[in-house]
This record gives sequence, structure tokens and C-alpha cells, in this order.
Amino acid sequence: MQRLSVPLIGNILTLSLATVAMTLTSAYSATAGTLDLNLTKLQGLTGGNSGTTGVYRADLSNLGFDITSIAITDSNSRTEGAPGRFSAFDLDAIKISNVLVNNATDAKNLSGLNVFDFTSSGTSFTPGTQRSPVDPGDLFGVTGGIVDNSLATLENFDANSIADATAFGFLSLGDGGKIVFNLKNPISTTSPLYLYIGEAGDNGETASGQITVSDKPREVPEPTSLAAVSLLGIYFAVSRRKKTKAA
Ligand SMILES: [Ca+2]
Ligand SMILES: [Ca+2]
Ligand SMILES: [Ca+2]
Repeated sequence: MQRLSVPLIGNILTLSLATVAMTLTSAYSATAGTLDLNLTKLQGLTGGNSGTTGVYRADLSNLGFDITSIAITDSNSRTEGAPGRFSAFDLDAIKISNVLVNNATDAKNLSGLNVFDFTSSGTSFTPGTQRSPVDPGDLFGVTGGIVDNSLATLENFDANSIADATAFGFLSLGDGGKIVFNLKNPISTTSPLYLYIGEAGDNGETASGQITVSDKPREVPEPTSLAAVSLLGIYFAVSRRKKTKAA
């Protein structure tokens, strides 16, 4: 058997890496798909009067595809927080920005990209269930089964996270509930891009995030980007002790 020369082996290795990259690109571009977000908790808390909103960030940079929608789903842990209309994950705000910040107050002060339509035409809400005692009305932040953004103010980290008549500025998803944001326009991920969401009360209620990406790749992903995509399969879960009477 003839031995391969060193330069030829080098060429074969290069070709193999290129083939892997192209195969993966082809797999991702075959259909529009969803990716789970890896959410990291930022330092500090923010929000409105109660100042108890925890903020989480996901890195959406360099995915190689445009993002068309974002879904936030309650983890259905059914353990933390107030019952009834305040059941489950309480979404204070959601923002997308090209700016990387590391603490909750800075996330509150970000202007964010103008990509969300918080009316019923830009959101799709599937309410989760309420824990006993069940409130005969809607979940908090919902009116007539539709997200009421005059109550939820999903563009601002401004929640008053107390589970009483002073509650303001968030949307309670209900156990297993889900809200989908259909973006005004597909967002390119070729620039640095970050998602920020807030949990009113910061009281151990958790959610997972998914994004839907378009079927048209913007670029061939670099190996580092492919690694980042593989890391997106991690749900975040935070275990914190229950505090008193937060939403
Ligand atoms: Ca809650
Ligand atoms: Ca809000
Ligand atoms: Ca909460």
C-alpha cells in the first residue's frame, strides 16, 4: 500500500472538515426549525417598585440564520410562587439588543430593537393552568384571553411583583403556559445579538426559551458557531428558595 504524503493527508483533513460543515449547514437549512435557548442569569435585580425582577440573557449571535419568532414556555414545575392568577413564570419584559450587558439594571436601561409587536396580532398566548385556589378570571396580564400589554408592559422591566391588588407590569404564564412572539421582521444574527427576559419576583419560577429560525442560511457556520448551536439545547433551570408572597 502506498503511503499518503503529509501534504495530501493535510488536504484530506481540510476536505473532511469542509464536508462536515456543509452537511450540518444542509441539515439546518432543510427546513425552518427551532432551537432551545441557553439562558444565563444576570447579576442583580431590577423592575418597578418591588425591584425584584431577575433577568436572563441568551446569546443569539452568529447562528447563521434569521430569527422569525421567539417562544417562552413555563417549565411547569408547579412549585414556586403565588397560586391562582399569578401561577407559574411571570414575564416582566422581553428585549433583543446588539448590546451585551451583565446586570439587570443595564438590561432595564437598554432601548432594545424594534422587533416586537405586543398586540394580539404579534403574540400567540396559550395559557397554562392555575393552581388552587383558582381565580375565575384570566391569568395576570391577560384580558379576555388575550395578552393585555397595558397591564403586562412587556417592553419594560417595570414589574411590581407583589401578588395583590398592586401587582403590575408582567404576564403570568400559568403552569405549562406559553407565549410566542412573531417578530415584525426576521432578525439577522450576523451581528452580536442578545435576548433578555425578566422573571417578576425572582422567586424560583422558571421557563425555557425557543427560537424559530428561517429556512434560508445567511452564511456557512464557522465551526465555533456550530458548537454554539449544539450548546443551545440546554434549558435553564434555577432553584431558589421561595420567598414570601411574590408573584
Ligand atoms: Ca408566578
Ligand atoms: Ca413589564
Ligand atoms: Ca415570579
